[in-house]
Amino acid sequence: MKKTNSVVALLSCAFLIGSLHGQVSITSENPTYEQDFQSLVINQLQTPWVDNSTLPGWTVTSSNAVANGNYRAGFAGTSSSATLGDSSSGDFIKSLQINGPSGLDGDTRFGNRTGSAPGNVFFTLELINNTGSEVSEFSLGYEAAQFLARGENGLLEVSYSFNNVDFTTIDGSGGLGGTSSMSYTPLGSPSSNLILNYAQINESIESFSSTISGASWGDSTSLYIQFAFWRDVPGGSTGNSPVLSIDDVTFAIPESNAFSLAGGILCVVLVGVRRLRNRA
Ligand SMILES: [Ca+2]
Ligand SMILES: [Ca+2]
Repeated sequence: MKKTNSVVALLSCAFLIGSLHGQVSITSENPTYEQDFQSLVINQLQTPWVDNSTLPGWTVTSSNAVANGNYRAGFAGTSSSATLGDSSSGDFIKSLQINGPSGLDGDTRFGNRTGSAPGNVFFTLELINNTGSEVSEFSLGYEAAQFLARGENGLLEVSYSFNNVDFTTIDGSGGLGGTSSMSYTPLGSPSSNLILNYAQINESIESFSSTISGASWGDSTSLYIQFAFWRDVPGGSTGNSPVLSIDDVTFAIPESNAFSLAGGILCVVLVGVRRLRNRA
């Protein structure tokens, strides 16, 4: 009986501490997640993109279900880049840097080009709740930037879901049309492709943060954070949308919401005590 209890306790602790491979585990010891996209390759040739591997926890989908096999670097600023405007299949995912007065700024951003090939584009991050308890509150932040403007407006919208289907727009009545305070609306729309110059890109950069409360993120279940790049927004025309990007994505749950570190340590101690008793 004692041995059974010990095994159960040990398994519970292992489960609390453990994480699932390739996915992002949120634990009481590590209740935060940050992604600066610096691991993405900056190369204007095609670099393979693998869902949940190139960036663990991240998948890329499109409304036209176009294959997402590659991504390609694009730069904007004092010089132009042909690939920046390429929305063809396999190249619609972008790793982006700003080309400033002294060259590339070294700050990689994760973006895409919506358009007739992919349609709308969705970046989705999957987080696993390994805190040992239900989470009712979390905060989210990110930074948006625009690299290419076009005759249509486009929209970047942020939402969350517990089943990867029914997404709720964060912090606002939202919906397609951009009334949420977490939505990014690009700069004005010139009549033709325009790779933004250095000053325009810097002007386009905007930071967002929000705290979501009243959620019910069950223990050992997934939370999906989705960045939706809409191409056909109400009032806008159908066509290629601006090249938009995200960077410095941050996620955190308040400490009061997480299974406490003290609880985790107590768990380990209990297993140790039970082991000693079983030996005796
Ligand atoms: Ca940055
Ligand atoms: Ca970055």
